Amino acid sequence: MIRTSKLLGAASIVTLAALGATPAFADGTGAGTTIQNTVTVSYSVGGVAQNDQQATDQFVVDRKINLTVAEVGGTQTVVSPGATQQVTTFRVTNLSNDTADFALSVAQQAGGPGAFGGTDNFNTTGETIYIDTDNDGDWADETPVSYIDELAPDQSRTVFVVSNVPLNQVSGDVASVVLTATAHAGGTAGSQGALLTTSANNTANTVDTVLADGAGRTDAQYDGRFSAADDYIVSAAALTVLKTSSVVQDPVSGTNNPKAIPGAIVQYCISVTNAAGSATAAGVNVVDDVPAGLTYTATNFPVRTNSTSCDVAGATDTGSFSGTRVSGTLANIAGGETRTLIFQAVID
Ligand SMILES: [Ca+2]
Ligand SMILES: [Ca+2]
Ligand SMILES: [Ca+2]
Ligand SMILES: [Ca+2]
Repeated sequence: MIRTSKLLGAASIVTLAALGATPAFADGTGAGTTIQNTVTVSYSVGGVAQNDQQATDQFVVDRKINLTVAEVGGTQTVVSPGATQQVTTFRVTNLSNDTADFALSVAQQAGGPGAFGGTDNFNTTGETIYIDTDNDGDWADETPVSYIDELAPDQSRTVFVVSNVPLNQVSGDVASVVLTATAHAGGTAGSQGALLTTSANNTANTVDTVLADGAGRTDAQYDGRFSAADDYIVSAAALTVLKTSSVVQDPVSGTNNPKAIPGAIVQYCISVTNAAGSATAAGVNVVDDVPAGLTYTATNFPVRTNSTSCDVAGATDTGSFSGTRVSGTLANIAGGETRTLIFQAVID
């Protein structure tokens, strides 16, 4: 019996080595697989062969949990101040030897380096998580989730984090968001299984668990979690407005060194400039109430827009005048560009 036990031990070691060398799957032999091994001992007594002695060893393969979360796209998501439902994209992969559920959570980074440069200096709001169940790259056809259900070994899912940008952010502001996936038992389809932890002991015919994951953005090695960061970076317009006036003619001197006397025509120029490097400003609408003591006049030209300076010669488009109000919509103003609205009024 003692010899038989030694043989059993040796046979088991050989079997395990063979398993390690040629795993059945990329992620190893599936958890719960039964490994059975029978040893046969033959012998003789007095030159006569006796009945063989046999013994069998059996255990089940344990659950090795490993996962990754990776940012998709390799760059920041460029957003405008006040933009809603802005998307960052991740990929969650199950590298375990078992089907598992993966709880999903998103956290706002509090300062520190962004994932793609810059420094985190604000938080987005209303973070919502979606899985791309139909793999079309679109989150809008999905419903919010809190976990990936029944992700098989070697399978992965695209996960979207959708959130809103506060209106008061300026160009270069960065918000880093961290997506963490936490391994849970698969349990049953349609519900999240129990949180997995490393088993204290190895029980031969029980599927024990070993957390074998690495350390990601904010998680540790062997904690059953993995995390990755993605950044929102703000590209804002930075408009400044300048309003100037000049007397262009008076009833006495004409255009020769005119003075601001009753009957004189005053030309106003409202100049809108977008700072260099800023996002293009669209739908720029200028509204200006003609001050008391002046009366709008279209004698020389109506309200003019879209000169790049206060020279009316370059102002090809027309604004409008109604009541006492001058208004006009300017063309899109790219970073570093200026557009103006010009009108004239007579001193009462
Ligand atoms: Ca932040
Ligand atoms: Ca989709
Ligand atoms: Ca499940
Ligand atoms: Ca980890």
